[in-house]
Amino acid sequence: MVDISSPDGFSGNGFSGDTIFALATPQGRSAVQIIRISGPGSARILRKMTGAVPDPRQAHFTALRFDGDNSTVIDQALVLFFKTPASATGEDTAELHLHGSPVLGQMVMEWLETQPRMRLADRGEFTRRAFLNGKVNLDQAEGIADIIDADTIAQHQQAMRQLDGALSAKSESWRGAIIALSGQLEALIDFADEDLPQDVADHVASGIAAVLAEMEAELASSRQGLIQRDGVQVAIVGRPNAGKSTLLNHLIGDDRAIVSPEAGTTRDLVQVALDIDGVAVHLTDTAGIRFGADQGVGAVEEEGVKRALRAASDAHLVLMLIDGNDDDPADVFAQLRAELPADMADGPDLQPIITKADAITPGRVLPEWPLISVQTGLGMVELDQLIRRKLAELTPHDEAPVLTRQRHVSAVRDARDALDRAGAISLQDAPELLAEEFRLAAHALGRITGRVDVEDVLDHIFSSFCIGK
Ligand SMILES: Nc1nc2c(ncn2[C@@H]2O[C@H](COP(=O)(O)OP(=O)(O)OP(=O)(O)O)[C@@H](O)[C@H]2O)c(=O)[nH]1
Ligand SMILES: [Mg+2]
Repeated sequence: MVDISSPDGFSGNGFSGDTIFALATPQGRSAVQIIRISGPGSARILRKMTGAVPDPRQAHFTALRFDGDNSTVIDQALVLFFKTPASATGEDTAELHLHGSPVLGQMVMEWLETQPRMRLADRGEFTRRAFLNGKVNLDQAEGIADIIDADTIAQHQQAMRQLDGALSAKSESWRGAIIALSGQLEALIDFADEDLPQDVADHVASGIAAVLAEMEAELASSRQGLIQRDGVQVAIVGRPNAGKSTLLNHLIGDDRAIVSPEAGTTRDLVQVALDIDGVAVHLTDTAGIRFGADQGVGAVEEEGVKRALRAASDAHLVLMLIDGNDDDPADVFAQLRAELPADMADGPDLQPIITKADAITPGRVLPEWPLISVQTGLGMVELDQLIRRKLAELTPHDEAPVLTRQRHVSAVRDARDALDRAGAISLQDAPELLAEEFRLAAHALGRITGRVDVEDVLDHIFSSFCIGK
């Protein structure tokens, strides 16, 4: 045990401020609960509660008290101390591993609240401090959030890759390449009034092309990355009574949605989260869509249909159910499709499915679409396989995409656009315009990791240009 006197208000890393605390484990009764403390007052709290500060990174089993040696022991606990900067947040931090009693947790939290310059942490504040202290990049901070939020193994693996820095590494390598190309531009200044050495021009052009090709490849797989993280949206749509709610209930093995022979039973969206082969799936049952002579029965159902259409256009996969006894199934499919917005970019995969196979009038000629009966089980195994195949198509298998959020995608798009423009600029005539596009591209990529010093790196290039060039 050593007594570490860290002065209050400053923890040695340039980040002065409150000491924050929070319960790091879920609320409720458990074997152990952990209260995490971060900030300059961490050591002081440990000293107050245990009489000393344990050696950094050494678990120490000790009695906890609020008011010094002679006061009541409130728990026998494991405590840990991490000395700045070698901690998760980069600040002095402490962990109290208490017995998992809610009332004990409450008592300790209330006591901590009364201590000077101590307060309950805001949402994400520990990770925010880790970012501000340079312990993680912005994308790694997102990876931490994604690990905690992951519902499936695939999402967990994706989040781990991000925490490991797969995205940082990629965006930093592009950024490094662009900065190196900017360096090449400096050479041009020396040749301002002479002929441009062709090899410099070639080198810059091929450098731009190489980075652009990698960016385009990542952007192309980003849809899969986003789907993996956010889950695959699957909507069940069709006319009223097509058997949508029956299918949803069957697929989830639960009686979630009301089923009835009345047309127009479902009004609200019924959403269920599923894990299919490790892929997070959000399955949505919708109100039956009416068209033509089949008119709606009022404002509520109309609103339901609006929501159904929105769910369908937001989905990655739409199961379009068509009753096998409908007059003209192919026409019903065409009409349903026509109800969806025509200009859907990256529109959903529309899969027609004929339902109620058990009740179809013998001898009917039907389109060659999957045919199911939830009642008899006909075609259900094949439907299950079909859905799994579609999910596999929508989610990544081989090369794991590194762009997993819209934020990443728009940063890379901005960088790509700047490089595209750069590619069209003549080195001979306007190296300063080219340098500006490089600066924009590097800046956009810097947004991914949360880096802000991009100007510093590129400023010297601008300072070496003369005015007017
Ligand atoms: N014979 C037969 N009847 C079915 C089958 N699937 C559903 N039904 C019946 O069809 C009727 C309508 O089923 P729902 O699942 O409520 O249909 P829906 O498409 O959700 O209807 P709305 O919510 O009104 O749009 C119910 O009486 C179901 O029992 C099937 O495979 N065979
Ligand atoms: Mg329904």
